[in-house]
Amino acid sequence: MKALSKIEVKEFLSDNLKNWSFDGNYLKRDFEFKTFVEAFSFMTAIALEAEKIDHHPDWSNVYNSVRINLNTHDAKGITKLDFDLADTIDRVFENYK
Ligand code: H2B
Repeated sequence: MKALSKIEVKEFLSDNLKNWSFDGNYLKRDFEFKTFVEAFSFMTAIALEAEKIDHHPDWSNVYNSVRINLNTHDAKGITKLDFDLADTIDRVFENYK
């Protein structure tokens, strides 16, 4: 799958994914939870969805926070798969609010 241009990424973000930012390499969003267990449960739910679509986040977890960076390694950029995964992650997060 072909990587989108930086302008295409910015346009798509501002039209669709309000909670995500783009640093030129990754789509990014930070999440915060009440506890470590909630944060880890969120990551587990995402892991199962990521596996289904064979597209996986780069992420880190510190106690109750999760930082997620998305890009498509194979395409060396952002593709539609990253937007699909970001959308899935946002839907999963709805269950943790
Ligand atoms: N996830 C992400 N984020 N980028 C990729 O390029 C990617 C992936 N490639 N998950 C997939 C797996 C690929 O390696 C397999 C073979 O489909």
